[in-house]
Order: sequence, then C-alpha cells, then structure tokens
Amino acid sequence: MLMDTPIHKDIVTLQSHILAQQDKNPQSTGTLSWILSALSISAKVIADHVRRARLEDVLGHAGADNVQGEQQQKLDVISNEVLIRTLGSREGVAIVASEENEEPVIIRNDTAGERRYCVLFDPLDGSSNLDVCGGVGTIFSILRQDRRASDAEASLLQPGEQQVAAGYILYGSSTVFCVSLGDGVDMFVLDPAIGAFLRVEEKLKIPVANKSYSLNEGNRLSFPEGYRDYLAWAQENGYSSRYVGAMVADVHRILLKGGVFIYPPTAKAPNGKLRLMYEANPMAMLIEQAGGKALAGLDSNGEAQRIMALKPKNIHERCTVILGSPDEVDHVVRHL
Ligand code: AHM
Ligand code: MG
Repeated sequence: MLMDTPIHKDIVTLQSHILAQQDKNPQSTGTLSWILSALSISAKVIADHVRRARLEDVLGHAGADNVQGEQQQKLDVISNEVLIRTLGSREGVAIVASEENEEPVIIRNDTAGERRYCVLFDPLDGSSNLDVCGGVGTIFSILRQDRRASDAEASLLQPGEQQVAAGYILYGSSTVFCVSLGDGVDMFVLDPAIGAFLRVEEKLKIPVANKSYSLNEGNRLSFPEGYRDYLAWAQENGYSSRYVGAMVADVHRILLKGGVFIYPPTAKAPNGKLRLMYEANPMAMLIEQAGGKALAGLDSNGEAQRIMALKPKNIHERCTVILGSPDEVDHVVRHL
C-alpha cells in the first residue's frame, strides 16, 4: 500500500529560519546569517563526500598528523578545506580556527568597520567511524571578534558563554543540522530532493532523565574514582550503555532521547580528550539551550564547573565533559 506523502504544514528552510531570526533584531546587519549560510553550504558539500565515501577515493589516511598528533583522514582534510573556503568568502568572517590547523587562520584583519565574527570548528568529528560507515559530524562555534585582543589567538580565547551561535551537522542516515542562536535549539534535516535543510523541530527540549550513559567504558580502570563509582551505581540501577564513539552522534541521541554523555579524565588524556573550544563549548551551548546541563567536572572548591564558564588558554585545550539530561548529570556529579 502506498503511504500518503507527508505534507509539511509549514515548510521552513534553514535559510528562511535564519532570515526570520535576523528580522527579530532590528540592529542585525545580516552578517551572521551569511556565515550560517556558508556553514549550510559546507554541510551539503561534506555530506555529499561522506555519502560517496567508498565510491570516491576519500577514505583512509591523508598521510599527515594534525596538531593533536592524530592521523588525519582524507575526509578530515577535504572537510577542513571546504569550510575554510566557504567561510573565507564571507565578508563577516575575521578568523577561523580548526581542529586540523595548529594556528588560527586570519581571513580579514582590518579592525575598523562592521562587526566581524570568528568561527571555530571540528570539520569532521569522529572521522575514524568513516571506514565502517558510522555517523560522523561537523561541530561549530561562532564568537564575536575581540578587536582589543593582541593577536588572532587572543581574539578567540573567550569563554563559551560568549558564543553567539553554535551547532553541529550529523552525517548519519540523514543529514541533520542542529543550531542555537541563543534562543533555543532548532533542528533541520537535509531534503536531498530539493537540496535544502527543512526545519523538523523548533525549540527542542532534552528529556529531563533517561537511564542511559554514553562513555568509553574500555577506559574504566583509569577513570578517577568518582566516575567508577557512578558507573557501578548506574549498572546496579538498570542503566543502558550507548556509545558510538563519535561525539556528534552520541550527543544527538542524548539531545533527542536523554541520558548522559561523559568523557572523563583518563591515564592517556589526564585533562579529558575533547577539545573545549570547538567540541565541548558548542555542544554545551546546545544542551543548555535545550534545558540540559553541561559540566567539566568539579572545580578546586568541589563545585560543579560549567563548561561554558571555563576561560580558555589556548584554542586546542581539552576538558572533561559531562553533559545531557539535567537529572542524569546530577547523578554523575553526586558521585564525584
Ligand atoms: P576526533 O575529533 O579526533 O574525531 O576525536 C573526537 C572523538 C569524539 O567524536 C568521540 O566522542 C571521542 O573522540 C571518542 O574517543 P574514544 O575513541 O577515546 O572513546
Ligand atoms: Mg573531534
């Protein structure tokens, strides 16, 4: 039997959504909208490469290591170039910084004139999942350029609370674009037939609780004691374990279904593995905007420390990540 074609009552593309947001602010110059449109174009180009992964020669190592000492996959390099090129063509972009580049890339360095932005990104997060056709994603964070800063890196070193917008694109069974402009989280899915991202959820709310944790349990023996205690408690209390190993896919599931995502300190990564400025901060903004909590463990006084309150000292620094449903984050913190 043929199913009825679903008719969207309201067809809102990412483009029209952004323009509507822009119209709400009379002072808006449209600069941010152009940057988001560059990100949406990049997402379509990268999605196309990911879809053709075994047909085109884009899998495997590019032959170099990135600044983190990790092997770059060919698609990491391609995605990075796509983002730098599309963002670089936007007048409103001053500086970009990427997981794949040791130094920030200055696009325009005149400090006069209109307001400009800095865009930080992980071009293809979880790229080791590519070889097995698993979900991967792009994560981005947008900050205002700090014109008083002495150099490009100093201009970027702002706490996550100052993000103007943040989001991710998940290249999964469909291509999903989740974004927050500081007023909730909206979700779009790429309709390949028309080449546009269509809005499927407005002002997403994360479930308050869900008995599910997401972390690399293989590292359990080197977790600090509190995390091991939490795991023992969760297992005694009937929790499920779900871990893709690609942050975008894991956080996307948690945003929709609830639960907690944790990357604790380990023997190999004593400060945690995930990067504060282009992985933890943007995800923290989305999770908080959806009603969740996003912490970097406890501070020296034993108080829970918000990821977005951390003051970064360098663009590639790492931090502990505990984020998700508010009740589930509280359960973790209780054990630390
Ligand atoms: P990447 O940016 O080099 O792809 O690494 C980040 C990824 C995250 O997507 C994921 O949450 C984490 O690394 C998985 O790490 P592990 O394999 O140690 O569990
Ligand atoms: Mg990454």
